[in-house]
Amino acid sequence: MKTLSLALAAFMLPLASAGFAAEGDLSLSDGYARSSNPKAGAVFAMLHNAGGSDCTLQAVATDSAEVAELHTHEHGAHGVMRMTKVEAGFTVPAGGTHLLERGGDHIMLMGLTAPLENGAEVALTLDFGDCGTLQATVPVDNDRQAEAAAPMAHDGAPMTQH
Ligand SMILES: [Cu+2]
Repeated sequence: MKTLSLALAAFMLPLASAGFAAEGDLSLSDGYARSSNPKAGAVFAMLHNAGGSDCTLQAVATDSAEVAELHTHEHGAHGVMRMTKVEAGFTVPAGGTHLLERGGDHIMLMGLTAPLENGAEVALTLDFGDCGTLQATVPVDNDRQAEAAAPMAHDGAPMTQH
């Protein structure tokens, strides 16, 4: 029966959908990139850590932009949300997940080498320090709607989207 399960595993590998990647205990699911202008974009995904110790995403490299930074949104004065760089990185707890989502933590792409067109892909190298690196390719989906639970503006105040 071992032969059968190996054959099954080999059959299933090509079925891994775009926006999914795994390496060791680290994996990424439901990843996508989008942008609202030709210069900048952002990547969203669920990060998974199946290992026994916490892993922190410390840096991201990509050929699709001059700079990739770890950003989050926070509420500033008067309910206006603004983006700030997260120097400490995003920690994915042991056996847990960390969500990169619209209006929250995200990977910011600045100085796009080419506009993000629907159907294109963005290749990323996620550096988790001692936990290793994760290679991932995510599709561009500029039409994806934000989760309904994450309001993008307050009191009608306009907010910069990306
Ligand atoms: Cu940002």
